[in-house]
Amino acid sequence: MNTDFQKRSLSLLSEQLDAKGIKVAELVSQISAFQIAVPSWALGAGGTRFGRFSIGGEPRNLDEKLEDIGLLAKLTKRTDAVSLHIPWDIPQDIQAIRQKAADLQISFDAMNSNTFQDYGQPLSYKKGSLSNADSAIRKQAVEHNLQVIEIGKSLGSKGLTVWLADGSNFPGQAHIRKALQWTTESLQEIYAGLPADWKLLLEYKPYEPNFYHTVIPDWGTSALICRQLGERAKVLVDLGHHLPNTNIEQIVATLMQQNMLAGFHFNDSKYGDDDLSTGSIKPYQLFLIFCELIGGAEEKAQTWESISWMIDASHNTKDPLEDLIQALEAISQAYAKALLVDRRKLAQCQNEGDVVGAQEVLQEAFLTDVRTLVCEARIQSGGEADPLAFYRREKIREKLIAQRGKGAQASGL
Ligand code: LRH
Ligand code: MN
Repeated sequence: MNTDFQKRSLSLLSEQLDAKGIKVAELVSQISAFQIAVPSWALGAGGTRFGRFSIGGEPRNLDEKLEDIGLLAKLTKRTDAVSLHIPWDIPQDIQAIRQKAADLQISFDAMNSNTFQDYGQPLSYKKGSLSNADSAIRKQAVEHNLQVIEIGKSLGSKGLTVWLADGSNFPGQAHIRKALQWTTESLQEIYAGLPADWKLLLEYKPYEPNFYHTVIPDWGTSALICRQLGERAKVLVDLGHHLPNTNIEQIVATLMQQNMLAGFHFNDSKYGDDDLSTGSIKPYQLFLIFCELIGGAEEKAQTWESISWMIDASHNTKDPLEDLIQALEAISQAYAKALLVDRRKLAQCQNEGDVVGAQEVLQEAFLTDVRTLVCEARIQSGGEADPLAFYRREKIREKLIAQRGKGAQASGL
């Protein structure tokens, strides 16, 4: 998008929005202020059990991961934080990593524990972690989470994300009630170790890697447990962790109504936990989710500041950095479109039962091309007008391969 075209299309859109009493300058500052954290585990090529195709030039350590996120921040101005996964990203030198992040103007969002793999710890998590029938394994998993909190404290993080693979593959394999009880008791020990200004983000997932039952399969079970833990424990919504056709925007509305929404792992999916680029499959659903978020915040159900915004994706066929540039753009566009919703007119339609009118209000916003707005926010924040074009024009992947090698492989999924 050349600058002249950008300018002309923005002035056209400004005219259109001005007529509706919408101030473009305010929209641009809201979009600029909206920052999304990038996962440390999504900077290399992802894979499936059927194979992994490396991209070359992947970050080989935490330093290089921070450099890649620094580049994303510089080009897009849409991200200013990283979400680390332990043990994939254990900092070897805390001071050095803090300094590197500060130099790159990156902060540390929620930390992620990992009790879904064996990485040399004494007792295996094959049959579960916080829900394991063996109390010694539960104890080991609790201690791991407390260690993750300690690392996070030294980096300035304020949150711990717990996702459990715990569950079973066959009927009868697990005592479902006891597994839930042990998980809750283990999480109570972890919650007790949480600093007063931290939150616990409890992520749910209906299946995989277990395929008969998962201890925390849905938002309801996560919310039930969070209620038993305390008010700083809230529900993390990973968009890929829902059975087909689940109404995720309703889940978001319900959690906000209860002030129990911890935040998001943004991605997209067609079938299961596909971890595809956000907005690449169901952009209208993403827009509707942001409509509920803006409504919930404006109507004081839950504060915008209390919600964490993070991407969680895996790149099997795309260049990870190009994928993240597209995802950051798609999330910003969904947010910008939702900001255009005439909420007064929508409420009137809802109160008068004008079903057709209500849909017209939403689609008027969704069908508005906001690319110039998001671009303007980026330019005004000192970012690239077209980050993807810049990334390709500057042959950044080729430069990373030259610097790090074709076989360089990132830790993570
Ligand atoms: C589980 C999950 C979780 C992470 C992992 C990398 O599917 O979404 O958030 O720990 O992916
Ligand atoms: Mn996730």
